[in-house]
Amino acid sequence: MTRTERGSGASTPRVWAILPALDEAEALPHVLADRPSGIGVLVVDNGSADNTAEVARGFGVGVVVEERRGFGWACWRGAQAATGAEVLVFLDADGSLDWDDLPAVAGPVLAGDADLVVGHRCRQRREPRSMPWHAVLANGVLAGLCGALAGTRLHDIGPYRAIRREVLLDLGMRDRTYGWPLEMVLRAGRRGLRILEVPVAYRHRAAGRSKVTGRPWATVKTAAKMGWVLLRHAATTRRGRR
Ligand SMILES: Nc1nc2c(ncn2[C@@H]2O[C@H](COP(=O)(O)OP(=O)(O)OP(=O)(O)O)[C@@H](O)[C@H]2O)c(=O)[nH]1
Ligand SMILES: [Mg+2]
Repeated sequence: MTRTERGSGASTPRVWAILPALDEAEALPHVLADRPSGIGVLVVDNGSADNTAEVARGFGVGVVVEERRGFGWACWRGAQAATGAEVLVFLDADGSLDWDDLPAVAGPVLAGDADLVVGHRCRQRREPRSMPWHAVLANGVLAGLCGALAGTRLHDIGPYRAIRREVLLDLGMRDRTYGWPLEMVLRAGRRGLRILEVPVAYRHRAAGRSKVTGRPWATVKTAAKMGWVLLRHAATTRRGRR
């Protein structure tokens, strides 16, 4: 992808991929080995108990550590740290998403055709059994409700997404946990931003252990948190708060 030229002659990538990572030392080599050239990559280690940060540094990518535990904390920290970025792309650090889809996700934002692009892990492009049935169900219901509240049609909460950095920093994001992806869509909808869903591939994590859908209790807690974000948004909208 193209680069932004700086006054000094040095250049910084226009697109930065932000990878929130919790105990992903085993999966990260699979993710980082085939990262595309021309983009910045920033791994946000969220206080991992394994050597996630060292593994990432070994690949020469950017690494920041966020000690406050929470998916949203990691994403927020990554957004703040990627200072030279024009467009931020968020994706999981477990190898379940495909770098080949990066142009489809980042392209419309770079071209000014969309403000927020959300990758839809559609059935046709999902590896069999990569999402257990309870995840498909919860994800579909939450995404549908989220889309309705945001004034768009959404089929997936979408861990693979792109947004302009300045737009994201200005959204007023508050959630610092698993409510983060939904809140981003809801706030974008409230602002009247153009939200676009594009199909992306999805497969089993490359290695390591699941933190969410592979653990029933974590799935319930995550879905509850997401539901709460939707309720709060609906309530504040009814009260006319922006
Ligand atoms: N920073 C941060 N990242 C997290 C946290 N929990 C999960 N992640 C990351 O978020 C992404 C999604 O978590 P996964 O464990 O893959 O959850 P999942 O996709 O539902 O489950 P799998 O089926 O195992 O892929 C991965 O990159 C994790 O490292 C967290 O509390 N903090
Ligand atoms: Mg995963």
